[in-house]
Amino acid sequence: MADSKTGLKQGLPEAVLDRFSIYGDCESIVPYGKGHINDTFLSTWNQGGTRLRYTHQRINDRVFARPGEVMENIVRVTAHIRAKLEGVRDRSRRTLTVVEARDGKPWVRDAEGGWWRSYCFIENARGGDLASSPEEAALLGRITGLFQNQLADLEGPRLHETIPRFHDMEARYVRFHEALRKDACGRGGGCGAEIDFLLENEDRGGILIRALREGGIPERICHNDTKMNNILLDEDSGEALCLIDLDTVMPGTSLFDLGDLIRTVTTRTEEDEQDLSKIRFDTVFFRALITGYLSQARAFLGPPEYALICEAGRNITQIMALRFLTDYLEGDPYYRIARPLHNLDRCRSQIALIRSMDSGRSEAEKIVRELS
Ligand code: ADP
Ligand code: GN1
Ligand code: MG
Repeated sequence: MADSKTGLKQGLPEAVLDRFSIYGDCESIVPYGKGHINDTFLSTWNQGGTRLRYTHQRINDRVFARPGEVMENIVRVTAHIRAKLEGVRDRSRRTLTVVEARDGKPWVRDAEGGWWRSYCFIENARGGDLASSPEEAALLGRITGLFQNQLADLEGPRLHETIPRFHDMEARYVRFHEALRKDACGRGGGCGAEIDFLLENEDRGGILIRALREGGIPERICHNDTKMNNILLDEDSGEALCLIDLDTVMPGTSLFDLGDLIRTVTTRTEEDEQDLSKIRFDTVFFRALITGYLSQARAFLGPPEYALICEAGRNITQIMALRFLTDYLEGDPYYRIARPLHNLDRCRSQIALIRSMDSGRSEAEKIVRELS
């Protein structure tokens, strides 16, 4: 199942599985999930007659140069959240649980130097690419605000920057210009309109990173990848349980997370929708999302952050358009693709969403003013 161009191994080596502290008989292992980055597997075990499941991931070490630091962050963050959930019902479904290796480390290295980790599988939960209702949008906002709030008092050294300059639009533009200049795959000619849009928006795109760098908005611990399918909801009640995919939890601005939520929760279309006419920024979902988010984030958010809420949605959508197009121009080395123009389609859908956000902007600003 693994993508040959990323150099990832096929399957999960048994020797790796044996070294995690998991007891019982392994009954099956299947590829799992729709993530663009890691290879994820789901295993089912019979432990004395009880069925238990785990996820196992080979950390993509082309994306994360220091997987050990990724795991150090994740162990600290999940332990901190777990401690805060003392006495809360269903605690083990409200944050990821790292399964240690038999040597006590939170990872196992395979024969080729690859890094593997395991988590308890969170049962009876669903992700999803689209919010099904404004109520669900509010729950997604609320759980993200809660996550940021839970980590606001994490003590100890600053978390590792697992991908340096991850949401730094200026650094992303440097790479984009380089990709344009090289045009290594001869693809630039076929996407002139998208290139023009991104060039016209280059200066505006720096607004969040400049504000963060210059101290206009505070640095906070955030998730940095809050697209909807990185949030699990209870299958029965619909309650939002937790944020998963914690590889990018590191210092940033709260607005990176809120921006990515706005990008993925306020539209009824998937990230790679090809019918651009269907892509619409929905202000009803936007209002619900912001209401849910502020129910938790009000406790720590300051006026400069409120002032940038609408821009944050546009900004994170822009950085995704830019990253998808850069990847397309470079020959798709980063994101997993299922068809040749997949990254270009993703870029186009993000640009269509920005245009729709711009049309709804005054309404969105009004909503934020009302809720602030
Ligand atoms: P990627 O970085 O590739 O996006 P994720 O960590 O998001 O990888 O995992 C991919 C998918 O696997 C998630 O979207 C989720 O559906 C599922 N998943 C991963 N870990 C768990 C878990 N512990 N419990 C339930 N589902 C999980
Ligand atoms: C990647 O890992 P995944 O699929 O949840 C990417 C995000 C993008 C997202 C777009 C580490 O997220 O930044 O927003 O794809 N993660 C990384 O779908 O690059
Ligand atoms: Mg993911």
